[in-house]
Amino acid sequence: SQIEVDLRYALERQEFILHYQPIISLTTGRLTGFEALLRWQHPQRGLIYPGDFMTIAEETGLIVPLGEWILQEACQQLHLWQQKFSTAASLYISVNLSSKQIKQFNFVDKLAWILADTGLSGRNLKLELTETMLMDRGEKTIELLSQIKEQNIQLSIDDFGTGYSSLSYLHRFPIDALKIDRSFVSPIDAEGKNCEIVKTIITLAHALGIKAIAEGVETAAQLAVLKKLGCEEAQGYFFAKPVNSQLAEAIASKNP
Ligand code: G
Ligand code: G
Ligand code: MN
Ligand code: NA
Repeated sequence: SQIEVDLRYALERQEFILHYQPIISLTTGRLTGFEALLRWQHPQRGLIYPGDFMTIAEETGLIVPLGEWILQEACQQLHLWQQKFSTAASLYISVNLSSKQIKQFNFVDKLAWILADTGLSGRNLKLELTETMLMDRGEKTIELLSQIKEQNIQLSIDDFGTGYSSLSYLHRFPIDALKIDRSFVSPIDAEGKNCEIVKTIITLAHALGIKAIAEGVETAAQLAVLKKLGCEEAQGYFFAKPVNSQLAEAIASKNP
C-alpha cells in the first residue's frame, strides 16, 4: 500500500512527532508526568494516529529504529524542560514500547546510551509494557526487566486487565505501576456504578506494593470513584488530551 511505501521514508524525512498527555497525582492534584504518544505528520494526509500505521511498522521492522527515535526524542524533551523549569525536575516521561523493540539483543544498552546522550536521569523515564509482551518469554523477561531497573528506570504495565497475566509472574516482575485500561474506567457512570473491575485492579496493585494509574478518565464522577478507591494517578480527557510539545511545555512550566 501507499502508506507502507510512505512509512519507509517517514523517519528519515522527520515526519514523526510526539504528543504528550499529562498524568495527574490524585493525592496532590499536581502533574506527575506525561505519556508520550506518537503521531505521523503525513505531507498529504495530515496527522495520522498510531492505530493506522503501528502494525505495518511492526511487520516491516521499522519499529526498531522508530522506537529508538521515540525514546531519544521523549528523553531529550523532558531533559530540556528540566533545564528550563525547576518545576519539571521530578516529572517523568512515560514511553510505550513494542515487543520487537524489547527483543533487540542490545535494548538495555540502547537505553543506557539514550540516557547518557540526553542527560535524563533514569528515574525520570518510565516504560510502558503490555501483559502480552511480558508473559511472552517468562524467566527471560524477569532478567530483562531487572537490567532495566538497574538504570533506575520505572516500569508500568499498560492496558492492564485486557491481556493475560500470570499472577505468579506478576509478583516477580520488578514493576512500579499498573495502568488501568480505559475500557474499565469508561463504564463508571455518574452514580459511580460499574467500578468493580477498577476496584479489583487497584487492590491488586496495592497488594503488589505498586501504584495504580487510571487511563481514559473523562468525567468528574469517574475521578471521584478513583480517588475514593485510592488510585494514585490518572490521565484522560477530563484533565487534558494529548497535546503538542509547545502546549505540554506550557503545562509543565505552570506546575506549582
Ligand atoms: O496515540 P493514540 O491515542 O492514538 O494511541 C493509540 C495506541 O498507539 C496506544 O495503544 C499506544 O499504546 C500506541 N502508541 C502510541 N504511541 C506509541 C509509541 O510511541 N510507541 C508504541 N510502541 N506504541 C505507541
Ligand atoms: O494504549 P495506550 O494506553 O498507550 O493508549 C493511550 C490512548 O488513549 C491514546 O490514543 C490516547 O489518545 C487515548 N486517550 C487518552 N485519554 C483518553 C480519554 O480520556 N478518552 C479516550 N477515549 N481516549 C483517551
Ligand atoms: Mn500507554
Ligand atoms: Na492503555
